[in-house]
Amino acid sequence: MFRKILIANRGEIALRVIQACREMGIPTVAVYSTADRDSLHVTYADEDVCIGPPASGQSYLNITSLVSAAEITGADAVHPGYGFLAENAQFAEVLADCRLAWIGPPPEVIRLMGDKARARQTAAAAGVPVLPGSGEPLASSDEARKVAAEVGFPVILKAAAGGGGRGMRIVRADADVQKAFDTAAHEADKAFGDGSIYLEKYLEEPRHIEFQVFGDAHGHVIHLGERECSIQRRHQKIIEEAPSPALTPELRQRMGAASVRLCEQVGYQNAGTIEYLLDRDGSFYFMEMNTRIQVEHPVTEMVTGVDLVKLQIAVAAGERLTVRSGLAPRGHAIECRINAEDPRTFAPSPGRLTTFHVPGGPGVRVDTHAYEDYVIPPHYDSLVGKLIAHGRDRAEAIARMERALEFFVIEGIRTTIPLHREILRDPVYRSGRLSTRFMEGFQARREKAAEVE
Ligand code: MV4
Repeated sequence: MFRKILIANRGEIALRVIQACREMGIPTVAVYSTADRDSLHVTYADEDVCIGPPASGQSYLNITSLVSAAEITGADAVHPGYGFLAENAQFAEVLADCRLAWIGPPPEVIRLMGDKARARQTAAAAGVPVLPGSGEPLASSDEARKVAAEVGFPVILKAAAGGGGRGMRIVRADADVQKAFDTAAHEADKAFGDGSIYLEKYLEEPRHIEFQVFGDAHGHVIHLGERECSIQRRHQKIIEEAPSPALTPELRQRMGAASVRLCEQVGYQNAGTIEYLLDRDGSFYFMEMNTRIQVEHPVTEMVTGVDLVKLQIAVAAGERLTVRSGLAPRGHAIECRINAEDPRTFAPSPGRLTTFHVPGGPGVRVDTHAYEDYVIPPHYDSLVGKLIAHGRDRAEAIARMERALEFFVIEGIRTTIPLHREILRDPVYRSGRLSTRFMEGFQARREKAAEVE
């Protein structure tokens, strides 16, 4: 096992990794920017190293500073968390060159899945369904028109180097393909230094379902079921749950088997997530793969009883997976992301938490690095914490989430708690008939209700 782990991250996920290390008896090193001196991840780590100024490019993304911090403290492994350098193949390679263990998948696999067009082709080759579209990136707008005519409108143009919704264009008619292709390629080139674009048939109102996978260093791969992530706004997830209200045991088994096949095909190791679009008729299609632990991992932990972060550390140290694949989910779990944002306009709301009362009680979990008097810095994402509720079924999880949201008191900044309370009361949410367009419909219902007042 590792002697000492450096956590190349901040906020709640850095604290989450420290919790796992403490349970495993592994000493920890926190790194922090000058904006994060007072964060709990610094307080609870055994050692801490300041790695630079607030701007993440000079701190949490600074590979040289991170490697120096590991060398100075004698750490022998690095956990990247999510975001920042978690899917940076070059960082994983530099660590290997410095004889530091990387708690994540092999760099070649990170690189492969980071190219969304190659990832799609790899999925198809593994027998995982993909939507009709272009195999290779498109050479020209004329080729885009040709493929669009073959698959039929509407189509979606995606940047191979993008992901998470960046650089996408929906096109509904042949007359619009050329302009959409040219602007998408130009934007992708500016944003990612790679203008490669591929095309797929566009699904109008799918669910976003993702599967948790794990591979060990001995060629063994498992899946731990799905998360329903349809409730999102501008490609930021707001609420996630496990299991999905849409999956039958039979569909779970088929999607899980497809996920495992893809991982076996690429020699996947460590934690990963395979994202799918699920159509109303029960057809599912590969969308992309995330080669990291995700923000919403706790809902899977609640319904499987598996500590995913401890499992990441164990398999990175060469231990075999002993957890069984495809276990039936135990009960139901929901996660609400509590952001420092205005609950109506979503404008950022950093600042001091003058009151911070965290709920507890049966089936309630809070993952946060915050505390009363903590100041949310303006330099990073707006996540204050994650509220997770577990129950024997979806109705009990909802009831627990509603009372936990009611008992969660944060003053001094605006948060998304009131938004979550509204969503949990919403009849469409309660029915479980979710899709990626849920938030549009919810906002419309909300505005209508506000007019009546
Ligand atoms: C799609 C799609 C419909 N059809 N691809 C958005 C994020 C990126 N990973 C891909 N995305 C989508 N790809 C086809 N062929 C709809 C989306 C999409 C979406 C997906 C998941 C969650 C929310 C979404 C919101 C809008 C669009």
